[in-house]
Amino acid sequence: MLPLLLLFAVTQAAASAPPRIALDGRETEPSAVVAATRLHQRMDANHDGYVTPQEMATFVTHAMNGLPIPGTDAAHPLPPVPGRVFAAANSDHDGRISLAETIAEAPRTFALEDVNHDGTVTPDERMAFLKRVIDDGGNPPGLAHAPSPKPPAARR
Ligand SMILES: [Ca+2]
Ligand SMILES: [Ca+2]
Repeated sequence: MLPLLLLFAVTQAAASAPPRIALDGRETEPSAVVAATRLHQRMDANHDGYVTPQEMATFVTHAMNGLPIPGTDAAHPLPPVPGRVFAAANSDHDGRISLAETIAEAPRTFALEDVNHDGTVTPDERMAFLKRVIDDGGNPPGLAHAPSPKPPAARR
């Protein structure tokens, strides 16, 4: 994710928050939902229950050890790949991700990661998913319903 690697950083940050992943690195849908909930709470810096693009950008920056994120600015805080991930979770298109949206999105993402549909996601499957997201500019099958980030506002 980050620019393409930003997505990777977010995932790594989430992975560092137990109990997302068992000792063997496998994840189940319930643990994915728990991890997504924790990640939501960690990204929600002002604790208003919603994650904004700016909050996500700040979190990802910290996950990257404070390195600035290429392509970010105040108006467009998320580069394309995490921007698409954000848009996919923000199902009501109100510009922020509620906890309910996070909880709804987690099983969808898990299903995309679980390529062989055995109910667990291995580290290999997780990395393969990330690679698909990155290779496709943040728009893999299943995230196709996410609208493109809004273009810059028309200037007079
Ligand atoms: Ca917030
Ligand atoms: Ca929303």
